[in-house]
Amino acid sequence: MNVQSQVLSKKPGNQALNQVLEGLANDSIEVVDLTQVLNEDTPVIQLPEPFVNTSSFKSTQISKYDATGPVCYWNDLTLGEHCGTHFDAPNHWISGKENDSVDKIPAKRLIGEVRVINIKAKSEENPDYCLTVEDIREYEAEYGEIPKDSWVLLYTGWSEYVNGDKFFNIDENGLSHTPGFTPEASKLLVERDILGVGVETVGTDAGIAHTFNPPFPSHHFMHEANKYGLAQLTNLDKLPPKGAILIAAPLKIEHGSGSPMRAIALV
Ligand code: 23J
Ligand code: MN
Repeated sequence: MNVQSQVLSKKPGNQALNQVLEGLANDSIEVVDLTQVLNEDTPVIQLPEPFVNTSSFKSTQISKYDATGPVCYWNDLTLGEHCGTHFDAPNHWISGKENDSVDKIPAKRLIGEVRVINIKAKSEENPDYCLTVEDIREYEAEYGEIPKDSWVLLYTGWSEYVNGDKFFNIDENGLSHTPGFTPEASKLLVERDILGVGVETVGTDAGIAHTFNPPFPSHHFMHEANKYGLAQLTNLDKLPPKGAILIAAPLKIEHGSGSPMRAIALV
């Protein structure tokens, strides 16, 4: 008997939680880490002027079992709130400026059912591809209506490119060509009352979304409706189109606009 079931056997345990623990113990529930590793090569968004860009990741050693700390190893970090696999809070965007900062989001709303919409082939063919209302309707015809309080993840395959030029896919005019959402698709997802959207790219909008109306429509409509964004996810190929559960765990930064996070799926 493992420690977890010993603890449960002493208590009149909750049956559903007991089943989850059993599933984890016997591997019928798989844990999929949707998080990219954070290091000095972690790409950060490169916005055109007049935007000022975010800091990339930097780790500075404090001590390592040496004169500055004989028994311990630890580091100081420098990084932006939107560095690496990260969470966008509603107050990140002007349309959501009165909405929640990352510390105000109830923990319960970090956990939800996952719906994965596959636009990998379309994004490979056209790196500016944006999810359409038609794509959502096609998905729903096969897997049922996207439920309230679910995470909707856009599977583009873009995480494969994380350490290469294709991640930003910048053309000769300095424009980035990466997939995202059409304004109409974002509006429909708000109507579905989801928790938020998740992507493999550097942000939840397409590379050329500054030219859209409104600019950055995914940020605009999601955050206006107090919904969340998850960026720079990986391992979406290991998730089914429906049926997984996602726990998105940002830091509780007071007044924060977002945070690096660990994103963990139960499949
Ligand atoms: C600022 C402006 C535009 C975008 C972003 C940030 C992000 O993608 C982000 O990391 O939130 S598109
Ligand atoms: Mn962000």
